[in-house]
Amino acid sequence: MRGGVSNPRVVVIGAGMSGLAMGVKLKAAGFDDFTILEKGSDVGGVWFWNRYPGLACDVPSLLYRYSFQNKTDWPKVFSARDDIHRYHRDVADTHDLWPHIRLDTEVTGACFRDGRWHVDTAAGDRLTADFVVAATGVLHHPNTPDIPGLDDFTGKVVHTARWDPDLETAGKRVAVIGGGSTGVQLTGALAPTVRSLAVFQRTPQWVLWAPTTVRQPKFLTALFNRFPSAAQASYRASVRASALFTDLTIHPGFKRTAVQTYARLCLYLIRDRELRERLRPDYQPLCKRQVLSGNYFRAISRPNVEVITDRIDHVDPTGIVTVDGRHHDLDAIVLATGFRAHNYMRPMSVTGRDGITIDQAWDSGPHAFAMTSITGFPNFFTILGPNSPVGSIHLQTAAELTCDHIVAWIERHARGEMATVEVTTSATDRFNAEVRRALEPTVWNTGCQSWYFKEDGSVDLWPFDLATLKSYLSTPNLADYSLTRPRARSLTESD
Ligand code: NA7
Repeated sequence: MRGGVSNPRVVVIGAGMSGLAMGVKLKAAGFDDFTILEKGSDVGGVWFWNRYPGLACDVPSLLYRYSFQNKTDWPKVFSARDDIHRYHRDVADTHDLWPHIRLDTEVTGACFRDGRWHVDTAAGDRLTADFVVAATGVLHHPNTPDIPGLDDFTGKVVHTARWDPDLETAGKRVAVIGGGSTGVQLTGALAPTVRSLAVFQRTPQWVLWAPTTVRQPKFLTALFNRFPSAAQASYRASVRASALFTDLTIHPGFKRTAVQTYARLCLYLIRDRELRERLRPDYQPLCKRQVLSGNYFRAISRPNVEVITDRIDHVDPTGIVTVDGRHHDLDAIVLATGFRAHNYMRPMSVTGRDGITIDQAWDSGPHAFAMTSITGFPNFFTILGPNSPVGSIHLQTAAELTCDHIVAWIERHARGEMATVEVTTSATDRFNAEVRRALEPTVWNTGCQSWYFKEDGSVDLWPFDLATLKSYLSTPNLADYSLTRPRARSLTESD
């Protein structure tokens, strides 16, 4: 018991950006009976799993951080993987989260029975909890393409999301398959050292020039170190300014047109006219996840780099054969082919009230009321779950607001005001209909294919602004939820 109220037990699945935020928020609210289960051997989520050369965040560092953890000395304007990973470890240190984190612990299932959650791990442990929070991430499951003959290749094949540190690329003939954010970063990083780089680009992408390789100016670091509040102020200003990006992605208009014009102009950084035309996308800029780069254009103009837009036919033991019959001799193939972004917490088995499984609940595709609540799954929440604003709103803000929302339910539980909370079917149906309507004018829906699309052809993003997100999460309408009352004894029994 804490101060006359009960101390609910919480299991958080995942110690990435969202799971760490949840830990920080639980502690700040005075809850200490929680465990964060993490499959990997360190915290950080995508920043732990991904280690390919050139990996950096495509959001400026001043912005890619939590509201509660200031950082003044980012080495670069767009920081690299190691710096961001270290930042997440620092969060765990600063907020004393390590005693709550169990690394190398994969969750295999979670089942709601007798009013509580029972969470099973691969090691055979079972944890019981009042609340489960799935902070399992969006970009976690690598998408490995089904290319004929890939298994016959005698060199190494690696996916960027599971980089092999033993892979030698310097002086080798390397292929990069995929030209999204990852393929573009990798191309910029590998081009100067490989013998040859064959970049297989199935669909051209708009690439915006941005200062992705530039160091954070020394005077700025000195200023922020001297006045950490200046770094806080610039963070807050950047979050406010990012509303502009939200606006132009969800509403057509001159702001969207201005950025799209910039993207079209950036194409002219490709000097070779023939290559430029081959790489000119036939869909609107910003439709796919926008790629930013400060070194891609230079990289693809190098004599040892070739961008191949012919489709891959098959792989054989010594290389890749394209549909024009050309054989590309290779020592290594790197798959920069993205993620199965809509798997969410699968393959974990999640069973809610009355035996309903997550696969049954999501038979028409993943969905969650206000990104976090799923009908049939009481006291279960996702952070950055379905329809999250991964393409439009400052991600840490979205995660923190979701954590605050979850903590508010946990506080009600602790005060004995409810035993369980579950979103109603009608609220979910209404929300899904609003999402469908709001997605229509968004830029993601203007005629391209991307990882934003679910199998049913709908976009899995948040098509509203930050104010709407706040209103769903910070001032929830109680009529959208059904609550069960606590059993009389649960208010007095010690947990
Ligand atoms: P993306 O953005 O999903 O890009 C994947 C790339 O891989 C894209 O160019 C795909 O081409 C290509 N791809 C996928 N499958 C194949 C096959 N079978 N053959 C050839 N090419 C293929 O993933 P990223 O890892 O680059 O970025 C993910 C996010 O990480 C990014 O948006 C940032 O948020 C950070 P396609 O366009 O489908 O023709």
